[in-house]
Amino acid sequence: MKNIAPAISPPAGIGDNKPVNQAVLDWVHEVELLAKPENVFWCDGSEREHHFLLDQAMKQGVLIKLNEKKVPRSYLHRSNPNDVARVEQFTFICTPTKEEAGPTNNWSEPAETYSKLHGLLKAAMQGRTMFVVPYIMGPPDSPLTKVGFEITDSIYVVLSMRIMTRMGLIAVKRLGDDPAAEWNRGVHSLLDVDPARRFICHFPQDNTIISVGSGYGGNVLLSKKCLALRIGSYLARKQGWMAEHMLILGVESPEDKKHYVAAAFPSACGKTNFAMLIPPKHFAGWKVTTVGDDIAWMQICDGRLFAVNPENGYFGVVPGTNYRSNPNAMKSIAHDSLYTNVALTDDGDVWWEGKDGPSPKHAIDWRGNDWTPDSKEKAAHPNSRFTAPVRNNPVLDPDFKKGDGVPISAIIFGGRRSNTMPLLFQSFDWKHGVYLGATMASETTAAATGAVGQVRRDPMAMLPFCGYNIGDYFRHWLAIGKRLTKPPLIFNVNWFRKGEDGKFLWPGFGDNMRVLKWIIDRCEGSDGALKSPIGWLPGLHDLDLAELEIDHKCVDELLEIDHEEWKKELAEHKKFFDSLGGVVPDELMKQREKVAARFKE
Ligand code: GTP
Ligand code: SPV
Ligand code: MN
Repeated sequence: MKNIAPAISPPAGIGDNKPVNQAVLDWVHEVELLAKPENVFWCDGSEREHHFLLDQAMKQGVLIKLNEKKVPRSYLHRSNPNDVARVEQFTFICTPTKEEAGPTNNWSEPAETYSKLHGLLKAAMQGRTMFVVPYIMGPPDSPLTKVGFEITDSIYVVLSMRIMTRMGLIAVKRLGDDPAAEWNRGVHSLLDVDPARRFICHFPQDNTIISVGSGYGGNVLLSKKCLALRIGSYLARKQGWMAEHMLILGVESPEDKKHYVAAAFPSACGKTNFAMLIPPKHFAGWKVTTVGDDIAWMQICDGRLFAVNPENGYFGVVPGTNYRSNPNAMKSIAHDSLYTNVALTDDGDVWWEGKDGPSPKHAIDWRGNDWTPDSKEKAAHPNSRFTAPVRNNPVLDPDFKKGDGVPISAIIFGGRRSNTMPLLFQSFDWKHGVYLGATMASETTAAATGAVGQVRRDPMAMLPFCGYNIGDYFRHWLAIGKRLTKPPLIFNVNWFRKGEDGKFLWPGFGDNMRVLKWIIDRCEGSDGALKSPIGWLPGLHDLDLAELEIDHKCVDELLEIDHEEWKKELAEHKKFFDSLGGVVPDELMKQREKVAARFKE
C-alpha cells in the first residue's frame, strides 16, 4: 500500500486554521522553506476536515475502508514492511553533552544532528502536502497539560493523531498568542521510508522532535513516546513531576470504596489488558475502570501522587485480543478505529491471530499478499496495532478527564519473566520499591525491532523512553519519594512465569483481579503477608483463588523464591548497575546489598 501520497488541494474552509502565535507561524514557515511542500494544510480537528481527509486517504490508497456492517467507520492501513515497530537503534537523545543523555540512550550532538536532519529534510516534501497538527496532551483543564504541534507529510499520521490526542482548535486556543509560551515542536517526514534514512531525534533543551524515514506508530505519532515520555520525562524532572510508561486503572469494591493504581510494564507486556480487566465471576460487585493504558503524568498534591492520562486514544497490540482475553478492548475497536498491519478478509472485515472464531479460509495478509490457513507467514504482523478513541471503552473511568488527576494508592512494576520473579510481591518501602523498578527486566517483544524473547533490564519500563540520564531519573524517583507524605505502596508482578512444560503458570487477564485484590487489601492495611528476602509475599490464604482451576503445585511455583535463581538475579542487578558507569545513586546500590544480606539471614 502506498504510504507516501501526493499533495491534496482542500476546498475552501478546510486546511486553513492558522494560529495567531507568531512563534508557531515562524517555525512552520521555516520548515516550509526547508521541506518545500506543494502546500501547507493547517488542521482544525473538525468533522468536516476529518471526512475530507478520510476520503483523500482512501483515494490515495493509504487507507482501506472496512465493511461498514462489520466494523463501522473503520479503516485498515498497511505500513511499509520494513517499518513495523519502534526502532530503538535509530532513536537519539540530542543533549549538549553525552552525559546528559546518559548510558542508556543513543546520543548525538545537537548541532551536527540538526544539520544532518535538515539535509535529509531539504525539499523532502516536494509534491506533497505538509500538514500542521495542533494538539494537547492531557485533560483540557489540567495544569499538567502540554501543547504540541506536529508537522507531517503523512495523512495517516494526521488521522491517527486525531484519535490519539485532543487535536485541533483546542490546542491553538490553549497556546494563545504569547510567543514565549511552552510548546513542543514536532517535525515528521516519511522521506522514502528507508531504514537507512530513519532517525527519531529528540532535543529536550529545545522541546523539539524530528522524526524521518518512518510511518509507524511510536516513531511518528510524536505525541506519544517522543513527547509524552522522552521530552515529557525531561520536563517532568525539571518541573518536579513524573512522566511514566504506566497504565492507570480504577478499582471499586462492592462497598463502593475506590482506589487507583498505576502500573509500569514494558511494551507488549500487558498494560492495555490490565487497564481494561473484567473481574472473574467470583468477584461480583468489583469493577475495574480505565484512566489510561500506556502513559501516566503524575504530580504531587497534599503529599500524594495524582495521575492523569495525557492521551485520548489507545494504540494497542492487536494479536491475542479477543472476547475472552479482553472484551472491553474488543468493544473499543468495534467501530471508529484504525487498524494497522492486520489481515483483511474477503468480506472486508479484519482478522488476526487469536481473534475469536475460526480463521478465514482466505484473507489478504498484512503485507497485501494472499493468505490461507496453510500459509507459513502470519496473517497479521505480531506488532499489528489498533488506534481507537477512549470514548469507545465501555469501562472508561468517569474521572478520566479530571484535571488534577486521580490519587494513586499503589504503583506496580512488572515484566515478562519465564522464571525467577514470583507472581507478586510488595516492596518494604518507597526506596526499596524504586530499587525494584530500577532492576526490572523483561523478555523483549515485537513492539520494537530486534530479537524477541531476550531478557533485558528495563528500569521502570522506561529504558527506551527516558529522555535523560538514567542515574538522574533514579534520583528523581528517590526525590519524589521524599516529598510524599502518603506515598503509593509499590508492588512487583509477573504474569508470565512458566512451568517446566513451558506453559504459563498463571491464567492472567481477568484473573489478574486476584492479584489486584491483594494489592488493594494491602492498601487498606491488611496484614496478610509474609516477609521474604525480596519483599512481602502473600501467604497461601491471602490470595483469593476461589473458583479458579489451578493446580496447587502451580501456585507454589508461582510464589516460589528459588535461592539459586535469585543469586544469579542479584548478580545481574549488580552487573546492570555497574554497566551504567557509576551513575546509580548510592541509595540504590545499598538496597542491593540489603536484599543480598536478607538472603543470608
Ligand atoms: P504496549 O502497547 O506495547 O505498551 O503494550 P501493553 O503493555 O499495553 O501490552 P498489551 O496489554 O497489549 O499485551 C501485550 C501482549 O501480552 C498481548 O499479546 C496480550 O495478549 C498478552 N497479555 C496481556 N496480559 C496478559 C496476561 O495476563 N497473561 C498472558 N499470558 N498474556 C497477557
Ligand atoms: C510501545 O511500544 O510501548 C507502544 C507502542 O506503546 S508505540 O507507540 O509504537 O511505541
Ligand atoms: Mn507502550
